Amino acid sequence: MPFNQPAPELTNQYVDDRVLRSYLRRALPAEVLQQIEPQLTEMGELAGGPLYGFQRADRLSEPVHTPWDAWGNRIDQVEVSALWRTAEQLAARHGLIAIPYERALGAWSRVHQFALVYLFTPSTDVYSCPLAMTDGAARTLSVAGNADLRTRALPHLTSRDPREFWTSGQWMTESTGGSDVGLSETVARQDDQGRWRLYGRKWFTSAVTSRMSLTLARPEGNPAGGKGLALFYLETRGEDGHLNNILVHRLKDKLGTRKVPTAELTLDGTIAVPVLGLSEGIRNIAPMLNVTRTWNSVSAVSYMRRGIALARDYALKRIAFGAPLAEKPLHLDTLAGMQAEFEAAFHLTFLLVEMIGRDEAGELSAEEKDLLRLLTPIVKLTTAKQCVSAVSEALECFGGAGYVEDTGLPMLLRDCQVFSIWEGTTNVLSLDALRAVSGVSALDALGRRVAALTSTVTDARLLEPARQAEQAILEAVRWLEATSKHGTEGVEAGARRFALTLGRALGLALLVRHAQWGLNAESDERSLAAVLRFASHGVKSIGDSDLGLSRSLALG
Ligand code: MFK
Repeated sequence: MPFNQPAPELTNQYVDDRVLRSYLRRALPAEVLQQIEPQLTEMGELAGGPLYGFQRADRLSEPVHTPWDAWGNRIDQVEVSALWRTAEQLAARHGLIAIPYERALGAWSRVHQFALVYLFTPSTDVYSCPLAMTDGAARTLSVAGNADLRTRALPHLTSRDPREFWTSGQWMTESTGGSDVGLSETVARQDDQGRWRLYGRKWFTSAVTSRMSLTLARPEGNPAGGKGLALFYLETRGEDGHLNNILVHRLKDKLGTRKVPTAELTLDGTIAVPVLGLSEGIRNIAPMLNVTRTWNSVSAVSYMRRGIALARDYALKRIAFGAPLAEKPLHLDTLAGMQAEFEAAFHLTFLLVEMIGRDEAGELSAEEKDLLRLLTPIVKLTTAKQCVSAVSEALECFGGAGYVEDTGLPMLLRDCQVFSIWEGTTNVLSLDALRAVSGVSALDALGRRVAALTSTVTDARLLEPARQAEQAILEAVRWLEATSKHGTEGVEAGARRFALTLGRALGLALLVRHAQWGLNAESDERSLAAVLRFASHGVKSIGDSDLGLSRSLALG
């Protein structure tokens, strides 16, 4: 027999996850952890065992769009992969959407939900996409005050019964609009029975596999721009099972997330119901954006974790130059750098998750609400960038095998590349962060939060990283104040570096707090090691740039 390298393997993904488990031990009341741990263990077993095996076996299957039946009828059927069908059942049974709406654990319900989502996501081929949309739609309908729609849709979106469970789409992107949603061209017009009908082309949608969707359209006669759009609810099929005047043109041929049946659609008289008035559509769909951006952050850390788990297992088995990779100083150093980035991203994401849970339980002060508004774009953009970089590194840990499709590894990188694109690109979210800090107390609240986190430090080794985090926030605030005095161009040019500085500095402060707790409560030095390494990567990237020079560098 010729020699073959051993394939990487996964064990129970909850039991094996030191970072998740130590976070839960610190953050949750003991009785809450005791209550949810059996479910987390079950999900960890599924994710590292049968679902991971299913995913590899199902690697090549992709959604299929059948526009016509044999007799010439337009049917636009979209069949998803076998793993997706299983994932839908599991998601409903495990309450992945239901948990925060049942709110059985009060403010901790979001932590419960997203700890499960974090385990579930990397083994289910981006089924988290329709789930994110479903959660976003449930949240939007919960707060919109439209009793009819709430009564009709919410019980389905939050059902634990797979036969009753609906997923939702979010149809926002148009070819004119893209990130600039206010340019959308879809119009809404009332028919002679007073029903609203939508006409237009949606360019990048979760397909018609969802039972309902939230979408934007401009009631005829409304002004241009985002304020003239209205938020509509639609069901994709009528009582007879036929599509609701929707044509599916094609599924997108994408770099990754190829299991997601992303489609181009035409709405040609689609019956829809206004959710909340006939204007201010962007403001009214914002609750959905903020929920889906949180799902994006949780997905990003879950992919980092998956890449590292596989690379770590392989490092213990793969022998090169006379020893396992795990005994090679340079390989260890590489893994340690990935792990430090992951740990900071993890704590950043779960702070966001905790705050959403407290918000929904009515526990946030006005200042904390401003902070939450700022954290949503900051955490999304920071973790997406960290994820692409860490997963790329994880592939490299396998040498050439990481570049070979049937190891299943390249798909990780292709899929995670989308985290910095959809739900708002890094630059669009950096501008959103500027919107979130203008005229409100979010930056003060962030500074105070960082100071509170670093004030827990007693171990001398954590003092310098704590100071580094505080200093980075201070300098970012000063930069914003000073640059704003000279107009908006400089602020806009520096927005990404400003946003990343806030995200990484807060990540460091959170890691510092967790490391001190780890030393005190568990005599565990591993989070301390993560702090020292993450701090050495640097957290600050603000700085003035000369726009003239940048222009000649970028375009010259
Ligand atoms: C696994 C993870 C799951 C993810 C699956 C994703 C699959 C779907 C594929 C997609 O990519 S879906 C499409 C994603 N597209 C976007 O996320 C849009 C990106 N663009 C933006 O976010 C822009 O910032 C935005 C369209 C919102 C800017 O538009 P405008 O017209 O310049 O909005 P404007 O005037 O700034 O904001 C309108 C109102 O909404 C304002 O309130 P007021 O009217 O009261 O002043 C804003 O404050 C408010 N607003 C905007 N963004 C908000 C928000 N409020 C709260 N939170 C936000 N995030």
